Amino acid sequence: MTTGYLWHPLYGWNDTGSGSLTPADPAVGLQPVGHHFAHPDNKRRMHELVEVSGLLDQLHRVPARPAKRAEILRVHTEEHHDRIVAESALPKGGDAGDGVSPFGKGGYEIAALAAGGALAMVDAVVRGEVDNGFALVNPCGHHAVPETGMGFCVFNNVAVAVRHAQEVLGVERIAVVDWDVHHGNGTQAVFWEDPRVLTVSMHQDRLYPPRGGTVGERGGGAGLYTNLNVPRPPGTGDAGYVDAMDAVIVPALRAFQPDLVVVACGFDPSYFDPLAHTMVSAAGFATLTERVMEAAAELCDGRLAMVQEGGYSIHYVAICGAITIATLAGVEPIADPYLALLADVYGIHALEEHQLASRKAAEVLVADIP
Ligand code: 6DK
Ligand code: ZN
Repeated sequence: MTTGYLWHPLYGWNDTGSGSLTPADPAVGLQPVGHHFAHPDNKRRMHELVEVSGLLDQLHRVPARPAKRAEILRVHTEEHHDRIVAESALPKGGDAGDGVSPFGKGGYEIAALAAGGALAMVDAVVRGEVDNGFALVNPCGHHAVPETGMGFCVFNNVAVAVRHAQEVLGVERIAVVDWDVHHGNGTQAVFWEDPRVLTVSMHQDRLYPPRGGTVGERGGGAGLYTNLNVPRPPGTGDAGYVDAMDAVIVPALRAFQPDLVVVACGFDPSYFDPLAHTMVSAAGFATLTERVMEAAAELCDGRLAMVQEGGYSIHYVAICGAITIATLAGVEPIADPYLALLADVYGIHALEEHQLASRKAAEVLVADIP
């Protein structure tokens, strides 16, 4: 099996400033912390672990390229695109749109390279240059809606890649599985009325954006029933995530019969994440990866592109990522150095009644997928 892998050093140069979310402001007691939550170090460390562990030698490097203006405009408004271009030229850069998503000078070029990275990986998978692949892009994308960026996302990388697959490569049915711990509201919005794209988001219930991401949001117009949200209660661990994958997401994929599966892959459901409250272990991410691979093998010759979204634990993102990518490549992953520590954590392994109830609320909706 040939597994593609994509990383560009410029992803690690995305300057998110010295405030934790908003810019530091001594007047309101906000000290500079040096590292914004979305500082690229976690992803750079993940790339380094992929290299140092020897995994990189077993992957096929897919080069990143910037998405062109016209490729970004398949998803975003001219106003949004051109505002990012303008702010990116300012000496101190700008913000994607909500005040918590800063970028430095040249941030446009890096964001375009992230969208182009996702696009390049999808392109390589669809053209058969690789069997599957992982694009370790930065900044993230799944919160960006056509009109604006938000939640650390400038452009919706996965959406730009999916539109490329539809319009240039002629792929007819595409499923996006988003397991970042936050709701994939941007991807949901882009494909809301598109019956050829199934968007599924599994996330911590009402974490971010603070409202939305409920099971009641099911797409509209011609795209009715091709959006599926699977909110998980805080504290859901491996058992509850894998249960939702088996009972809802894989059956949804079978119902939709995609020609390509794209995973919006965040490692912020992890046990150690500072921005979320779920308890997924590296082994949990590996199992989720196996399940999606099995579904892709059954439904679309294994065509699977994974695209990096969030993940904020300096301790664990790199490990979860390296283990996920090794699983995707079918090679022996590194051992999780935290495995012994996490082995007896009840919340990781227990499937509890309230987790089952919320899964069942999503499960019944699969029957409607056209
Ligand atoms: N909270 C992501 O991991 C980004 O999904 C997560 C973004 C979290 C933003 C936290 C935040 C607010 C803001 C306003 C009001 C309430 C809460 F996109 C990914 F990186 F993948 O701003
Ligand atoms: Zn997230």
